Amino acid sequence: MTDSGAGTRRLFSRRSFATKTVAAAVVPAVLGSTAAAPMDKPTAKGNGGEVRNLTLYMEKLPNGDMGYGLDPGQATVPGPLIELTEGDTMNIEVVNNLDVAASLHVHGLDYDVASDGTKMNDSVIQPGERRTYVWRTHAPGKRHDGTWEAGSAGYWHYHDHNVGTEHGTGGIRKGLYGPVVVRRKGDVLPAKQFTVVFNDMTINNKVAPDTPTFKAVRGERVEFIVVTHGDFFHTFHVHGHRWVDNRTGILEGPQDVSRVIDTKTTGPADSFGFQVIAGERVGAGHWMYHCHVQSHSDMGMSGVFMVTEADGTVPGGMAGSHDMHDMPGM
Ligand SMILES: [Cu+2]
Repeated sequence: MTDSGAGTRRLFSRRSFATKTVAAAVVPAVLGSTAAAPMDKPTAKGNGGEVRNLTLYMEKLPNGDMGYGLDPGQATVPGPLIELTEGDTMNIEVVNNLDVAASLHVHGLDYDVASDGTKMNDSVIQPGERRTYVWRTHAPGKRHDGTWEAGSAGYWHYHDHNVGTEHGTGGIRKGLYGPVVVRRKGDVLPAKQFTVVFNDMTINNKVAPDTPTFKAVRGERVEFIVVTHGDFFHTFHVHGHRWVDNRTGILEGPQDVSRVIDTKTTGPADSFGFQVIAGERVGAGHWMYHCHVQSHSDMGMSGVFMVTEADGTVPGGMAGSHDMHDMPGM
């Protein structure tokens, strides 16, 4: 990654993979694991749900990247997984510890322009300052005119919208992005969550063999959250597992005719997610996940979904050969 644009002033349950959970959530960044952020206790009732308060810190990482974190010095790439249930409201106080003006912009949720996170709406944060963004969600329901309004449930994401350019091109490139999951009441909950962000030619700003290894025990219900940023289109693929191309990735019943897939094309700002049972019908193993655009995977857009037996063993030996760079003839 280069610094281009990053310095121009013109301008995150149990289920978290590696860190903590905010009932709305989080993830260990550099590892790509998702830790849920511990959030304040609900303080009131929101849009039929709870009102929570969360603080995010925007910081520069030792390697020059930038990230969001739940505490000072804890910024990760991607940022913490933030999880809500339809009806919840989240007040996110963002502290800008960067040396450039930056912001927090979310996809898919409800917010006033004051929480847009853009210069256009005067909602960016100067260095050393802080600002509270308010995210709201709602359940599906009928409008007054009888039409049906979709709920907020889905796999979404947040990112900076000001560093480098007024579109946050430099901030996103540097790692200022993270996953958001909005549940519908009654949704099946996973045991573990993994976030994969295709960002330009990287996965979570890493290339193989430094991309995240996602670990689960055979039989565990795991959730993948996939987000894309940057200038390219990619195809997310995971070996040995398949899911349903609907909101949750889970068939709603025998009459659900949603397509079953194991690869999904994704472009900038797209996001989707799904749940699988680790090793279901295929067993434990080092299951590769990668972008299936061949040149992209060859250049390092791959990683390992490591499914172990209950005793921690994995058939086939240790992983590590997924870095195609190391393979003769590549
Ligand atoms: Cu790709």
